Amino acid sequence: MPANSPGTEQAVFIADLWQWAWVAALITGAVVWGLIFWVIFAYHRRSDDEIPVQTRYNLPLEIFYTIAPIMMIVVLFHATVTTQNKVLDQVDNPDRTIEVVGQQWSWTFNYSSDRDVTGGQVAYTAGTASHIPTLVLPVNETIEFKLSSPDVIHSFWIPGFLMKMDVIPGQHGEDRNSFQVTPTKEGTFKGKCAELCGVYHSRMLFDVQVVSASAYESYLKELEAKGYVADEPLLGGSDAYTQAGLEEAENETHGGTE
Ligand SMILES: [Cu+2]
Repeated sequence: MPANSPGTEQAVFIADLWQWAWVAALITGAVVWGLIFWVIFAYHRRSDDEIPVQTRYNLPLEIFYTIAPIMMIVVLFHATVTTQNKVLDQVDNPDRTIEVVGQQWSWTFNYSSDRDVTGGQVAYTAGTASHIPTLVLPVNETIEFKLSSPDVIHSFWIPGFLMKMDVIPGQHGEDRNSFQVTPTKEGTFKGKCAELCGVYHSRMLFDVQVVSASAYESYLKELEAKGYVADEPLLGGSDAYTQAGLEEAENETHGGTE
């Protein structure tokens, strides 16, 4: 796999859609440019000043240039919907579930499905506007992200996975936006918020590290050893889901002005 190939099984479908859409656009462009240059050269003004044949109300031609763009849109639409269905497809039993919280102005990652690794509690990482958190993922496993926000709409985006999804406040439990990825290569990726969510939107960065399953589990144990574990996932904010720890981070973020 080339170094710049997409980082997950699902991203391959998006990369294909993107590349074939460019191919379609370039073929269309070549035909249109070809026709333009053809008429420029074939029908440029001659010394005899004779005007070429004027074609008007040519029904077959008009039908053609109505149908052709519609056919192109139908093909692109079909390809888009097919790709979307593949990318958003979810298996019933993902290997891991991570509850992602987008809060003003950082991210919290709860490793909710791995309580058995961390003594029955949920290991978490909570970033702040001045501390970029890291999301650690095991390679070749299907991971489900459940997205929630205690404040405004954010968007969870890992550009290297060619995938982002809105993080919408007011969604709880199974109603939350969610998607699954299967990372196919180890390495470091960048993550960011893709929804202009407020004044420190640009600070909502995070790092993603895809590692082996054993390195993933020892990372969780490290979090546990440092005390980054809670009885329930930290879903944050000033609503009923507020948990100790996350609130401290938020106060620090807001500089005590709230
Ligand atoms: Cu945001």
